Amino acid sequence: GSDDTANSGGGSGDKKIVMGFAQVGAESGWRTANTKSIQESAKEAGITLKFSDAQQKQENQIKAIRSYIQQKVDVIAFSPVVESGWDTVLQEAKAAKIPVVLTDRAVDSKDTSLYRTFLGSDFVEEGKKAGQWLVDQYKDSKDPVNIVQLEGTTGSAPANDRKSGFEQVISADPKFKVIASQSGNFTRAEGKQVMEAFLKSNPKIDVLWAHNDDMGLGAIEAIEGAGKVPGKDIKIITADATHDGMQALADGKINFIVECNPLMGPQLMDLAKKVVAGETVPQRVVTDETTFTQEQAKEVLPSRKY
Ligand code: GYE
Repeated sequence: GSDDTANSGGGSGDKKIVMGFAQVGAESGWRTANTKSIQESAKEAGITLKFSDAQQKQENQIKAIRSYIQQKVDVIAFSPVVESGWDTVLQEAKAAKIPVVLTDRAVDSKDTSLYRTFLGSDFVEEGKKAGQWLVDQYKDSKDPVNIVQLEGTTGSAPANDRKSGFEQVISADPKFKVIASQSGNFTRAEGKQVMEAFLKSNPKIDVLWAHNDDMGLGAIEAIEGAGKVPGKDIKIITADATHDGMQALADGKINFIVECNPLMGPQLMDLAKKVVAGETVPQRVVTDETTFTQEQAKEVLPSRKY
């Protein structure tokens, strides 16, 4: 291919690293910011980036990874759309001696030698933070709290883990009841659709926990369409803290956001350089994150980077 010269320079100092990156898709504001961060930081780091968008389909990601193996890239990075089903293709990369860096989402492979490191958030922790806000919010009430949940992509690490972290915290008090829970695939359109169905079949919804801002924003449209006030009639908790999510939080339509930082490009390029150089890297690199109330959103909104 046209990149062969870049990949096989003689002197060790000026050899440009080639990275193949298999992205999930362009399903959310989070993802768009993540893609931009990866593309910009590859350029800054002097790394040649081969980038593919899998449109949220695992089979497309597997194809992309196989093509990166064939092209003999120096390092493969990807954000696995779902957790399972990766062993075969990861074994192929290992056999070809191409190091793999997991970014953002985890795989459930038992053999951790199939990848060099995993850079991303602690999604269980994020779910717990969402649950904890709810527990604090309703600490003085004994009435039942009816919760609906918009789950992320079925089988994805953030959907599995945010759900389980949330449940771990709210299950301590039986007044919290998840009365409906369904995937909205991390998109605004599906978040709206599923929320419309929830509203039709459940006359009393107190709280919505949406696994990302985009689904929450779609749900806000559904709630307003049903003549209810988001943030008041139905309290809303989301994850990500993208610009649009933070705006809705500042406007009072969302009540609480658990941050999930997509700007992992610089750290990814750093790790890529190290694994290509044969240096040891930690098995797990967790990104730093916080949470936002409506007041905090108003304060930080002007300085947000995504
Ligand atoms: O929360 C969501 C995106 O994997 C953390 O994917 C990521 C999630 C993020 O579609 O908005």
